[in-house]
Amino acid sequence: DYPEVLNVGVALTDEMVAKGFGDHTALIGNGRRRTYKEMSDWTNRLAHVLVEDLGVKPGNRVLIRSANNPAMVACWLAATKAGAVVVNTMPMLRAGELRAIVDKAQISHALCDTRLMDEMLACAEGSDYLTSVTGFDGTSNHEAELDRLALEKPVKFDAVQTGRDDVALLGFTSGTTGSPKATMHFHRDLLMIADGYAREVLGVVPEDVFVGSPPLAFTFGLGGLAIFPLRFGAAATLLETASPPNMIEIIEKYRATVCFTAPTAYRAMLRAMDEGADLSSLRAAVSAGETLPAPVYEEWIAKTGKPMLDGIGATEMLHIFISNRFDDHRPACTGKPVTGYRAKVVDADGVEVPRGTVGRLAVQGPTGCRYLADARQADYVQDGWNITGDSFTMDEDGYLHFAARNDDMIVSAGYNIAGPEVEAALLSHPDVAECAVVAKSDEARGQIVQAHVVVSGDVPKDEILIKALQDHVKATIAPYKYPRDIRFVDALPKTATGKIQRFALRETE
Ligand code: 3SK
Repeated sequence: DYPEVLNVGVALTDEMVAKGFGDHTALIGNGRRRTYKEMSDWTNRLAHVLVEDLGVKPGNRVLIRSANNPAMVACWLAATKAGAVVVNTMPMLRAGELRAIVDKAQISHALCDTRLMDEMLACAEGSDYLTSVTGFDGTSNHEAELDRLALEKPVKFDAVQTGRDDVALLGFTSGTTGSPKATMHFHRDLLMIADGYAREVLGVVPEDVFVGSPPLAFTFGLGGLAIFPLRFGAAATLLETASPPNMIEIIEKYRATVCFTAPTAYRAMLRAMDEGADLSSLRAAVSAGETLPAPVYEEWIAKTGKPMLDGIGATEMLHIFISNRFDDHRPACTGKPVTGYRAKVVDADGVEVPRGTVGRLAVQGPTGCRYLADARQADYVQDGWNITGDSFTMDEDGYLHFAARNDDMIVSAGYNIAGPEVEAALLSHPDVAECAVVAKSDEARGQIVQAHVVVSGDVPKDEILIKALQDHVKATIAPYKYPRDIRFVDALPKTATGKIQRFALRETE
């Protein structure tokens, strides 16, 4: 139950100070710590600038462009306090991609790290919607226009009294299929993911220190690296470039307790971990964004002795809605719904399929999908159920098991083959660093399994390796699933959030 008047910017700063967390560290980034009191003052000053100097009105859409750093969080919270609807964007987007977002969301104001200004200005040129682009100093040295104006302002601000069901955030899906959509989320949704998943599954406490790689522009990152720590008086370390060795260093340096990243990064962390790596502070490694291959889960536990919690979320649902638990986690299993969510596996007509049968994952819950002005709403939400793009099975005990993205199922000579299962088998071979499996059309079989493989180190990419990988898959899973076509690539195409774009591989045939 949330009060009718609710502003999430206030809830995560001023109210935390009022609850006694003023002196606690809230954010660590760019080499310094910020307490909750400092975040409250900083965001109030910025909110004054937004309203008094930039003319932001409640309901205006404000775009923020930055890498993960405390200044980005401050801008987000300040714009929220000013009653704006925030659109956080990835730092690597180009002008054309930004323009598509600006037009779709009718964005009036942009706040941009000065180091990323060129593409922002190119996007703004001739825009029908943008009225101002203001630079902020992402290194927190307060040397940009927004920072200079903020220094003159008072540390108290009467935040806009937004309603709990007012839209606070537009989350753009990065689109593994290449066509972005905006999902609307209310002030209450932003707290609900903390009071649901983060409280129930992670049991966040004020002593926690969060680390991770997902961009704050991706709701996985916004939750895991900002909302969850700030809701409970904990701290987050923000890394502008979160490479796996970097994350290990940060865990050691700040004794981080909770890590949020994707399976590929965990795998790379395992490779980068030397004998002396000290991850003893870590109590949770949250894996999401892609399905977690069993070999990564198993190697992580064997090497660190720490649990790895696989979960599935979606920008449409805001955050993770099905997850493993500390006292109940297992390989190749996504777990059970988070409290407040329900899940079922259905056929193409929305009828529940028997346990153990592959079907589409449908979920219901408080943060469900509301696309902004998009006819695809009717595909995603049917009879009150959110039809995700994933195929799952539910076992007799109610655990959910990922099979494939709906478009990653391969039908070969009448067999249904889940691409990710073949990927997991390939990944358990020591010469495979990364891989993606797609369907390739084939005259005889309809489709065959095609694997795109990035090898580890300097192994020769030859017929001997192809045969070895095929034999390895045949020995690991049912032999009919082996990749008949294997191609070696230097890198896999990925979205800005690190998800493999299998559609791009399918197109390269
Ligand atoms: O699994 C995902 O892709 C996801 C998306 C949005 C928020 C959270 C997560 C884990």
